[in-house]
Amino acid sequence: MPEGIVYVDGAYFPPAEAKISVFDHGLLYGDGVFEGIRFYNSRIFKLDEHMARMAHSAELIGLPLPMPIEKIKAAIVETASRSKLTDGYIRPLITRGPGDLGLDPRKSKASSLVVICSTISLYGSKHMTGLSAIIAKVRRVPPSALNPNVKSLNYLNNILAKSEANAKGADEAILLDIDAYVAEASADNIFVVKGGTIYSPPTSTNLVGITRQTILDLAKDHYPTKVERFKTDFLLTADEIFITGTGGEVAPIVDIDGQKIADGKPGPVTQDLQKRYFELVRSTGTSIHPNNGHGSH
Ligand code: PXG
Repeated sequence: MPEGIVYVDGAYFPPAEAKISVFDHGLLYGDGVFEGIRFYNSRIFKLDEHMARMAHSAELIGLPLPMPIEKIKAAIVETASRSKLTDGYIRPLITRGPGDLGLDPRKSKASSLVVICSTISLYGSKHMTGLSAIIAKVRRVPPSALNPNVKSLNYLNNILAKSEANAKGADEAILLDIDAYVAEASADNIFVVKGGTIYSPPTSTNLVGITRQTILDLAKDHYPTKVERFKTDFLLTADEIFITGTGGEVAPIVDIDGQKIADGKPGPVTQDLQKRYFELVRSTGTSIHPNNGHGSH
């Protein structure tokens, strides 16, 4: 069982004792939304941005918030504070709540808030040496089927892509959109560096990643950046590739489908942006101990 603490609808539990109903439509149908948030040095990174995205996700699927967003935010800060961790990972979820065995969401009378606070390490030392990836056969669910801004509790599409990577002994999977343009990785956005310019696909088919936006903001004063679509050939001929996500942070990809990217080592632009990112996350954010005199930002 992971370390940490779990909030469920107003009460706090050790991880092994936190429970929700088997009739919750979050379990029965993946009917709910979530966020993944990190804190560093007792400060939550981009909490307001994560809250705004969570509220937007919920709105897109007509899921009522169990309480106003400010109260959700307070529960998140309190859960992180009670975890006794200084660096960790927060996973808030809003589920549709218990209903009957039909999928009609109207049968669920009250949505639930769960906040898991624990730790996460996705790529370990491969942050430094670089990850291998595959181009997944499964395509990303198109926006006409599900708005990519819904960060829903149903991640099967992403899990299938990740399983393809596992089967081939690769660290990550890159998904193409329905028109064969590069979309994103299984839980990260993607960037390419080519001829000194940084490229990232538009978010029309992808999640609007908070780490992605942070990197675009950090990069813009130092490198030319372009948000535009590209296909697999552009990836394979890149100078550098890296992926970004709250869990994965900024991670180089040095091999795709067994083919080395450039010299097969993390490149200088990736390393520079990794450094800038880690400096930023360690020096900003919302304090998890708001009453001890440290300010919010
Ligand atoms: N794309 C998808 C599909 C995601 O699920 C990102 C991009 C990156 O977004 P942020 O805002 O984190 O930069 C995500 C992130 C994890 C984890 O463990 C993250 C996500 C989903 C599942 C696990 O970091 N979402």
